[in-house]
Parts: sequence; structure tokens; C-alpha cells
Amino acid sequence: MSTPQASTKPVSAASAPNIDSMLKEKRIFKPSAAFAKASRIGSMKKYKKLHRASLKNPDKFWGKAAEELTWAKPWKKVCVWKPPFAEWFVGGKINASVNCLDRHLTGPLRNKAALIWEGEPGEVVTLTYQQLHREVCLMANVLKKHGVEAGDRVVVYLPMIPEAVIAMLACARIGAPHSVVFSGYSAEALKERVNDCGAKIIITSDGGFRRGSALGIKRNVDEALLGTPKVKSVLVVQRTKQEVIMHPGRDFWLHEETQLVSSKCPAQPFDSEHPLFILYTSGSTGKPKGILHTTAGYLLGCHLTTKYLFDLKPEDVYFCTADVGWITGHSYVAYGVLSNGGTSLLYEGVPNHPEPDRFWRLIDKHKVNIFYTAPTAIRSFIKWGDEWLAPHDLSSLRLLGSVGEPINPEAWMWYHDKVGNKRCPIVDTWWQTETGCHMIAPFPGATPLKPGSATLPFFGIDAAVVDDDGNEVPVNQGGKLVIRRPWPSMLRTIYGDAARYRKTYWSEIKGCYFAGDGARRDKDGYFWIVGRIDDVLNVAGHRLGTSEVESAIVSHPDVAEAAVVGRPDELKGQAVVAFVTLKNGVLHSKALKDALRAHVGKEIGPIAKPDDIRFTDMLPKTRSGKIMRRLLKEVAASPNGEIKGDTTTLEDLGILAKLQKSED
Ligand code: 7RM
Repeated sequence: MSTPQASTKPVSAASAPNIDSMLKEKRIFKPSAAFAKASRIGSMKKYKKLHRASLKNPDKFWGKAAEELTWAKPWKKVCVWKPPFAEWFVGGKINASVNCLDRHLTGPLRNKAALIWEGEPGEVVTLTYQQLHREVCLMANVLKKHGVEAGDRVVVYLPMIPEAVIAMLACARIGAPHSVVFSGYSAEALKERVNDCGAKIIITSDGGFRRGSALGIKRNVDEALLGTPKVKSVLVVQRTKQEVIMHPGRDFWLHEETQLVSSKCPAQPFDSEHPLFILYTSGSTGKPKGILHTTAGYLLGCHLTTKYLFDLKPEDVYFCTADVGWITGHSYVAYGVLSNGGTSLLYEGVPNHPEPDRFWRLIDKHKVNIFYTAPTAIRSFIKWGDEWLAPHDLSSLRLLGSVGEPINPEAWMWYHDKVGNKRCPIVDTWWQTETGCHMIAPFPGATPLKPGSATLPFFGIDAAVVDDDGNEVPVNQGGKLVIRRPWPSMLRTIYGDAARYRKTYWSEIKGCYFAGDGARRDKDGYFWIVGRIDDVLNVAGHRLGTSEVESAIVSHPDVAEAAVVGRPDELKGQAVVAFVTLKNGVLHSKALKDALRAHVGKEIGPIAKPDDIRFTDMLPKTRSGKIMRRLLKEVAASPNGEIKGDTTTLEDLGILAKLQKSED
């Protein structure tokens, strides 16, 4: 660790070589013997052997693994790598919807539930594989009737209803790449995405139920379509029966259209590298990036990680709380589960409607075995109070998952003790829209868990923590998290902008994929994500990841959530500013501020003590629940709390006004 140096000018934290790490988590949780025995990878010895072999001969590993998919024509070459462009399973032909549906129809899975859907008002719809197949064929034929051909982009703007999954698979069936846009995004955001991908058709709904009322969705489409000259048709699912305006010749009710087409739709085989979907990530600056995924490699990644990391069993009910508008909803609500013949539970609404126990109700009612959610949700559950769990039987759960942000050890422990009743492994999955599927995560029957660490890389994944020259940094030193070789489910490009693809992901560290996260590895080789590199703090020569300081604050019993940012400081380079939300019933006070500062001093060291603590009711988050530190940085730095940055992806604009006045 470097000695503290007084620095007079603010140093760009992002370009300095290393990140200091000070928080040391000591707790370890080993898988139970029974869980290990029943799982596919039951020991570290087995994991290490297979991981080593997968890196020694990746073509052999991925080639063998790809035999688990159903191919229309076998591939000739596993990987052709012309950096930074990869092709996988070259020469092969495959259809993703066949892998998720048709191949399950010839055996006992035919009558198994593929989707169990619960609407926010409480109705339940179950679709077996046979029934889902029929719905997908009908929708695929409606798309064809409206002139959609292989290669045409289809925008899907739907709430969490079965039609969202049906639409994705219908597109896959006819080789039309889908671009799902989160239904909570505005007309403006929708318009930008529709135009960027050049879609001629949109699948949407009249509305959706959220927080107890019928939200308008079609009306956003109407507004967006004032500025999307290419769109010719809009297919509308009837969900809420609210009043909508249907433009003659352009808008069609889906339930009427499906009456007019056949339920037979033979799947066409497509090249392995045929585009499967484009999914836009907002990022912090510039226009959204259309992340392009192709068919075979993506599907293989989803298939394998679901099978091994979630240890999916035929009898499981699996519940992922992510919206289909995010990559998690693509890979782990739809493709990965269905490709394995699993049962995926979808829920339409918010977790606190009608009461904050909705997820626990769902788990109890549907006897959920695997539950996958995000740290932001877990911190809300903690804030709402343990009493909401008490009346519900959660004993069906056998595995818990986490995704989206580093999970702070306190939230991990709560999830483990209160939701998992100390019985369930927590699979903390590090990955990105760009990586397509899980990259770093524990094997639940093998990997000893350390709260807050995503642990070790999946098979075939060559992850490392490096300095700016690409050299691995010593144990427990922070650096840039990179992947040193291509993998099947990696993004292929940014739609329409190969130069930006090269620059964003492949130019920072020579020969490596880098997408912005900082991390360290401990003595056991475990990866600890310390936050986004752009957010790293530089305090008197110490470079601190945001997640460690936040974890320290959240480990105080009065705190629900914290976000830490740097503010330019004459003396130290940066001062540490913490935005803190408190648990229900705890009052703000000067004494509590002092206590929190002392607590961080004890947990991490005096260097990390926040110079400024601001209590707030809420933190600014993206629609998918990630804290927007970029906005907090502006609030912290500007004397009058002015914000100039892009706020279009912010969940609740009202938060900013509140933050500007936040109590200090
Ligand atoms: C799946 C998803 C990606 C970014 C990523 C990280 C952060 C996601 C974890 C995590 C620590 C995790 N895709 N992130 N999972 N950080 N531990 N388990 O979230 O494209 O929307 O975001 O999210 O910063 O780069 S994403």
C-alpha cells in the first residue's frame, strides 16, 4: 500500500495505475455436503480442473459444450478471432427458438410449465412448452404477415407479460433481431432506439399494471412515432383494456391478427453468427450503445451458466425479478432457462404492491426454488423491515442469486440469514450487457463464498486484474478488470458503429476486453469488484473504490443505503462525500454523522472517513436500479447543487430536486 501523499491538484483517478484496497471481509461459507453432492460441480477440485482445461484448450471446451445445443447443421470452426471481432461456431446453422421450445416437445417436457406469469393484480397464467410454442408460432406468423423478414429489426416495448417472452422467441424463430426497450422508458428514449436500429415494426401493449394502476404504454408509442419515419406497423397486445387510439392501417390488435394466421411456423435455420438481438445500454455519456448479440454463442453462454451456476434442476421453479428490458431479463428470464427446459416465473409489477411482501408472497405461493434479484432490491427489503418476511414460508428456496452491483457484505448477510434461512448458497454474478452471460460467479456446490465477492471466473473465461500496461497487479491491489480472450456470448459490435466498439472495449488495455470496472483479487484469487473505474476516489494519493467505502457505511446498523463520490479538494485531491439513506424510523443527527465517520475510520481507516455526509430519503438510480454516482458527483461539487449532465435514464427526476436540498 502506498504512503499517503498530500496532493495539491486533483488527479484523474481513472488514469492512475492502482486502486488501494482496505476493506477485508473474513467470513467464509462453504456449500453444504448435501448441496455439493446433488450439484453438477461438487468440489473445488473439479471446478479448478475443468477451468484449467477450458483455458488450455478453449476450442475443445466450447466445441464439446456446444453439443448441448440442437443444431440444424454442425459448425466447422469453433472460433475465428480477428481482434476485436470474433465469430463462433462458424459454418453452423441453428435456431434459438428451436433450442428454447421445439426440442423440448418430443419428450416429457412437452407438458411442463415453461412460463408461470403473475400479473400485479394477482391473476396467474401458466404456459406449458407446448402452449408457449403455439403462441410463438402465431406471433411469428403475424410478424411475417406484416412483412418482417430475416434480418429486419423488431422493437419490443412491453411490460412484464408473457407476450414479452413470446415476442423475443417469435423474432428469433424468423431471424428478425429483436430490440427490447424497457416499457418504463419515455417516448423520447423509445424514438431514439427505434431510429438507431431502423425498425419498421413495434410490438407493444395498451398498458401495464404498476403500483396498482394501469400505466399507459401505447400512448408513448404514439408520441415516439411522430418522429420515426420508418415504422410501418404497430402490433398491440391488449393487457389493461384501457382506452387507446388505434391509427387505421398502422396499428393492429395482436389478438385479432393471431386469428388470421396459421399456428404452424416451421423454424428456419440461421447461421451461428446471425444477429439475435440488439439491446441498448445508456451509459453515462453520449448516445445509447446498441449492443449486438448473435445466435449460437450467446445461447450457449446462457445455457451453460444457467445450468451450472444456478444448478437448475427439472423440478425447479425459478424466479428472476429483472425486467425483460434489461440483459438479465433476456439471458435469465428467457433464453437460459427455456433452453434448459426450466420453469421461469414472471411477475408484472413492483415488489411493494399491494404491500412490501409481494416477492415473499410469490415465493411462498409458487414454491420458488431459485430466486435471482439485485442488491438495490435487497437493500429496500432491509429498509422495509424483516416483519414482512415473517408470515411467509420461504422453505422452498434452495439457491439465491444477486446481480447488478457489488453486493455489500451486510446486505449479503441479511439475504443469506433472512431470505435463505442460512441454507441457501448466494450466487453473486458479475457480468454485463456486453458479456451476454455470467462471467465471474461461484459454482454453488463447490465455491466457498465470501460475502461481497463474485468469486471466480466461469469455464473458458480468462479474467484478470491489470494495470494500464496490462500486467497483473499484486494480490489485493486494485486495477482494471479485463477479459483476456474472446468468449462465445461476447457482444459482436455496437450496432452501426464498429469504431466505437473498438474504442470503447478493446483499446484501453492492449489485447483485452475492458468495460469499465475496477477490481482486486485476494490471496485465493477471488475477484472483488470495487466499482466503476470512472468513480474511483483519489484521496491524498489513495485510490479507493466506491464500493468498499459504501459497504463500510452500510455496515452501520442505522444505515439502509449509501453512495460515495469524490469532490475536488485543494489539499487532498478529492474529498469523500457520502449520500446516506437511513433505515425506517432512524432520525438524522449530528451525532449520527460523527458515529458514521468513526465507523468508517474503524472499518477501513481514517483516510476513507467521509468529509461530508448528507442524509437523503432516496438515491438517484437508473431504471435498472444502479446508483447514478455521476449525478451525485455534480451535486457534491457544485455550490448550488446544479446539474448539467444527462438525466434521461434517471428513475425518478424528483430525487434531484430533493438532493439539491439534502440535509447536511
Ligand atoms: C448484468 C448487468 C453491468 C455493470 C458491471 C458492473 C455492475 C453487475 C455485478 C456488478 C459487482 C456484480 N448488466 N455489476 N453485476 N458489480 N458485482 N455481481 O447488470 O450492463 O446493466 O451492468 O453492473 O459495474 O459493469 S449491465
